[in-house]
Amino acid sequence: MIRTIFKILICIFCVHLWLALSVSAQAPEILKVDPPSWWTRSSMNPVRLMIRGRNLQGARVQVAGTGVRVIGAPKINERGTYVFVDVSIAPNAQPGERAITVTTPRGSARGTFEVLAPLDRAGRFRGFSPNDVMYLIMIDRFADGDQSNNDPPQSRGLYDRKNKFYYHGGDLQGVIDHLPYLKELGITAIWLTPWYDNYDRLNQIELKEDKPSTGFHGYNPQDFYAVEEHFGTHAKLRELVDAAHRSGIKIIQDQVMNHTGPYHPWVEDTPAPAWFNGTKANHLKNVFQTWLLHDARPLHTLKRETMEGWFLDFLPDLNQNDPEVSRYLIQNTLWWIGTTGLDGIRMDTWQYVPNSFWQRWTAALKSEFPHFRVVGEVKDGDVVHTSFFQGGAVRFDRTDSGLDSLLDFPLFYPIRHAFAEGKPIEEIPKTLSKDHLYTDPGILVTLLGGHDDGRFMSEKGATIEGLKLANAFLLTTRGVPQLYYGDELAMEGEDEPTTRGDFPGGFPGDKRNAFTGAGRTKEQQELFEYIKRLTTLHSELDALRSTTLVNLYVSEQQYAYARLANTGTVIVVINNDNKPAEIEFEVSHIAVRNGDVFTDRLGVIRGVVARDGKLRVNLPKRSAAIFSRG
Ligand SMILES: [Ca+2]
Ligand SMILES: [Ca+2]
Ligand SMILES: [Ca+2]
Repeated sequence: MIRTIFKILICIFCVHLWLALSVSAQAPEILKVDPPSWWTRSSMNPVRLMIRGRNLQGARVQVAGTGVRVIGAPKINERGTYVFVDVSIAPNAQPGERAITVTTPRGSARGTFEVLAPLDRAGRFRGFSPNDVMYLIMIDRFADGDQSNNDPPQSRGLYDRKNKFYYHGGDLQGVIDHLPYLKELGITAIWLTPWYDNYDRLNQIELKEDKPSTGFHGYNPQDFYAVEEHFGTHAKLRELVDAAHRSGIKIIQDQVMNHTGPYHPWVEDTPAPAWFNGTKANHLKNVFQTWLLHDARPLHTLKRETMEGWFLDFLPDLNQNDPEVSRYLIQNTLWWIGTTGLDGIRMDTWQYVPNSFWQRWTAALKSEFPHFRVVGEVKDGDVVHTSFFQGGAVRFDRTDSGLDSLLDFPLFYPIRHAFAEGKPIEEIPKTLSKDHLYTDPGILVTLLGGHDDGRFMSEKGATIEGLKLANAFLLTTRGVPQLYYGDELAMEGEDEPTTRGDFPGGFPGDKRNAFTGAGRTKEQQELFEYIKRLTTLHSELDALRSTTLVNLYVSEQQYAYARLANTGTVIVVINNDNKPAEIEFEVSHIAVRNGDVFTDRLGVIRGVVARDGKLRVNLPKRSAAIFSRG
């Protein structure tokens, strides 16, 4: 009898345990809230929260405390893994955390959302302009300022300085530590490669030299709202932005809106049915028929593989035509700016995202941060193509993207051909002659090197002399000059991984420290000083930052041009030939009077005097002169 009762009791206990377990298996859970915070008095109000979790079917959402209110009914995906809900933030809401409660008939779960005070606008959100000299840093490869984050618990085993596809330890602290170096070089804006949290594991999909790789480059996000743990934290990022601003240096964020990394949680569990263009198992592959994008004739369907195809066949292509995706990405952009105070954006893979989305995106951006500026990556050498993407005009698609600036790839290639390979310099003014196709050529970001191309010094025929000429041109032509880290040391690297080499002296155990004069070779020191001289002239001579460029003389290997400003004219003369050259050109039409004396601010040649409305200049082989009056 006792045994029977005991058995019954055990059975009752088991049933209770089973019920408890099954109820808890169905109870809601909150795993993540995007965005985790927002500031008061924002132009984006209400803010749409995306809550990721489990068992969220039928959920009601409440926010505790004052100043934050849920608006309307939440939208929930079929699997109950995502809730979209709008919250409005009162202008006088007190900063601080608020508890979010999600309740279903099967239980409730809590998450948090933080109300922030808006950052003071003074000295923040400033955009960039031709007054700036930009410097591109690949965070992982510049300087390791914090060795404690080199092999973080979240993502063990991805650090190996001997493997060019693994993390090398560079981080945000390393950039903070070397702000004085950048200031000495004359840099006023840093473009940092993406700092989004990238996947925490080896990439088995993208094999490099037949082996797994890592997301050290930052272009494969797994979380758009977190900083990569190898690089630092959001607090460290804020510290960097503030420290840079104190040094008179702006921060440009590298953003990606076209795709996610291959291991983003959305790939296996999409927040909405059309979140991506296609699925992991069934999607188009990008065929890069980019010329179709500026062609008014082709059917929309012809463009689909280029607009919606997955990059390299494995980077999940976000569907910005979906209203939730669009809203998520727009808020994400505003959040990084609004919570850190940064100044500009370099947008990756611009052309593969619909202009209709960009129009909404730039409108939201400018309405919150009116002085902010964006440079888009359209990697193409054809001005007809790149200029199509600049904002300020409505083209056949009846859409003004609102994009301020583009990386000037059409000028990049002739710069390499002329100054590295020694091919005719006249290709440069020939490219500049197409400037009228842009709505604003003066704001284009000009470059002679970047992280997606082999380095200048690894081009066939490259010399330090040629690199100096390329820099002299870059810092005196129209646009916003952008340098690539290590090019000031004539670093080499012929392909994608080697072009992203470690800056000497940035890493523990480095034999020499090229951040200091003593750690540079004689040649490197000369090059460094030469570029420093150019950035100094760029800041001193208003004309070099103006929008006016007048061609004075063009031959196969010589090029002279003037930059004009009210405060004085600057005349630049470049001889790209391997022998000396004497050239003479008219200057009367740029208000130069006979007897005006011009001095070469680079000190290569003696002063010249205008006679008969002309200037006559003798240039040594492969040299440049920058003349100003006096
Ligand atoms: Ca580190
Ligand atoms: Ca990570
Ligand atoms: Ca796309």
